[in-house]
Amino acid sequence: MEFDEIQQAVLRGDAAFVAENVELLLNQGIAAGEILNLGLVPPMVEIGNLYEKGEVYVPEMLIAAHAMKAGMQVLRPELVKAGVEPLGRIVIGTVQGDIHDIGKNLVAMLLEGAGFEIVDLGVDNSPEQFVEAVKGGAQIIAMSGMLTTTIPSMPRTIQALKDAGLREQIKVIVGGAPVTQAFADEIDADGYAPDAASAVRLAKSLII
Ligand code: B1M
Repeated sequence: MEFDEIQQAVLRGDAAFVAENVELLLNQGIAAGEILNLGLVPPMVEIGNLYEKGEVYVPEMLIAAHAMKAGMQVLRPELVKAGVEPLGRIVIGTVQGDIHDIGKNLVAMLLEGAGFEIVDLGVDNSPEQFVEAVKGGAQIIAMSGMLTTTIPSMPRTIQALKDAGLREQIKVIVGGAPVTQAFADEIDADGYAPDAASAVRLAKSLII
């Protein structure tokens, strides 16, 4: 079994093949970290790049991410046992009043595929919920908002982090269709990403 075959299976979204063959490689004694870095991360980087270039669309990204997750499910306990450290922990969620989660899920999946540990808070998170979540320890908060009426919750969350004395120790990144770099600058976020692949690059640039 070559890593190339697992990579191709992730790209075509063959979750069963990915899970079975990750297990096979583990049984052959290949280290979990190696399977992650050589089998699962490269195709997620590739699908992100293809999406950015407009060569694949949301459904292709979703099925690839689903297959990657099937592999991760088999790998995760082994990664924990082996003490493989994630790149960092990211708390992600949509902001208060916002239930659009397709983009947020894509961002979360690509971040996970890139080696981050993801704490996904789901949809409609108040500033207080974000603050509570980062108390468990995280390097980055990623907020997603799709409505012009909900993105004002982003600066409110940043203010809540400041009030809790946590702002200095965490990076805040934002995204979603109505969000711009100018808005991110105005609210004093640490970064803005227009799409999921850029979110991965941004997260890496902030903590690595
Ligand atoms: Co709604 N909706 N919606 N909607 N919806 C939009 C966003 C809208 C633009 C449609 C329109 O009017 N043309 C409009 C917003 C207008 C505005 O505020 N400017 C709108 C509206 C008004 C509403 C309701 C108010 C409608 C109503 O009830 N009257 C309502 C509000 C619900 C709420 O949130 N409280 C509503 C409801 C819904 C549905 C439930 C029906 C459904 C959501 C289902 C779901 O998500 N589970 C829905 C949908 C599907 C859409 C559209 C059609 C598609 C959104 C989407 O999934 N895009 C959207 C119109 C459109 O965009 N064409 C629309 C695909 C997704 C992959 O892209 O989410 O942009 P996107 O994510 C990208 C980037 O933005 C970025 O990366 C992602 C992947 O590349 N990104 C991040 C996203 N989050 C990031 C976080 C980061 C970084 C990057 O962190 C660092």
